[in-house]
Amino acid sequence: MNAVLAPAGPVAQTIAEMAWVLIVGAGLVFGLVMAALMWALGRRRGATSASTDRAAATDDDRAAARWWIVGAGFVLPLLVLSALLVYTVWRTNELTPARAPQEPIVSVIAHLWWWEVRYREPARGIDVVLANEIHLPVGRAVTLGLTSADVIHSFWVPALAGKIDMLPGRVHQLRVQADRPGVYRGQCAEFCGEQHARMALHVVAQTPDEFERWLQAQNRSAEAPRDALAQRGAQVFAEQRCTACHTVRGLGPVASIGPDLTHVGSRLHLAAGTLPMSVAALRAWIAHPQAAKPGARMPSYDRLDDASLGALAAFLEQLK
Ligand code: HEC
Ligand SMILES: [Cu+2]
Repeated sequence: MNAVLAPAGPVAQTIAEMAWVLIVGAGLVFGLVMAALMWALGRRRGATSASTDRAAATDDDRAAARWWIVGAGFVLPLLVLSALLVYTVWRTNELTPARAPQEPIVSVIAHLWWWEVRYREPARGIDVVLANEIHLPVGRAVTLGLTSADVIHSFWVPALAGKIDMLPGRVHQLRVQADRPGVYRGQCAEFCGEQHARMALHVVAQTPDEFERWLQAQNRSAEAPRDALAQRGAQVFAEQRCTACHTVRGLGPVASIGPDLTHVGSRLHLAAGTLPMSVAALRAWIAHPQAAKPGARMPSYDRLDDASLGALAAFLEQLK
């Protein structure tokens, strides 16, 4: 809510201004109607207490009532609503600016209950897949191509733009721009099942240099395990067939039922904003995803012994 009124980019700014104009417009109408009501009630009391000439007073009252009905009931709302209609139609144009042809598109694919994010720029050899996190260079407009792999979801990062539905089989475009560096939280805004509430994402706005460094790092294959523990973790990862659902680029086959884990350790959160990233959180998640997020499309691995879980967590945390 407060993010809507604290916009961090031009599109959200327009929405915030429109919201204020509509709030003030609605307040004005409400105030005028209340004032008219008070006035009418006051008049009525005055008329009944001093009714010298009843017939004349009733005629006067009828004429006044007609004025009020036509004026306050019809003309005034017509003027206010027409003005607001013209205003909103005019401002709405600013919400869908045209995309410059060379502007990159970031694909966002909603899944039950997480977000797949892809950066593809064949000309520069960029082909990045990650989850639940979108990075943007500050001050530059980026077009998001939004779709869904299963049911209808809705993309909403209040500090940056309005809501837009994500439909299977269709791609909706949304242009976003962040003018201040920071982390902006987003949330699925269309009820999509039991873990709809734990389907958050984070937009990280960085300086263009930082963004480029991040993109290049994400574009690399996974780092080889750094120590014996991580080495063991990579082994458990393969033995347990985590690779049936997850990709770790450079270390195994490609699978896309679950989030790409190539650089999972560099992310802020696990499981779409459910847990902040740490070795302990990784371990807890792998052992009991069903406790953190009941219904999540990942089986629990609570049958694994402590050493294997620790090794898995260490391996994944190193994937920066
Ligand atoms: C049947 C498919 C499947 C298997 C097998 C599977 N996972 Fe998952 N995993 C998922 C799905 C789906 C999610 C996303 C859950 C969500 O956020 O709702 C996920 C999420 C995760 C995440 C969080 C990633 C992120 O960025 O949020 C980690 C870490 C993870 N799995 C590790 C593992 C490990 C380790 C194994 C093997 C021991 C494993 N998974 C086996 C489907 C699977
Ligand atoms: Cu959803």
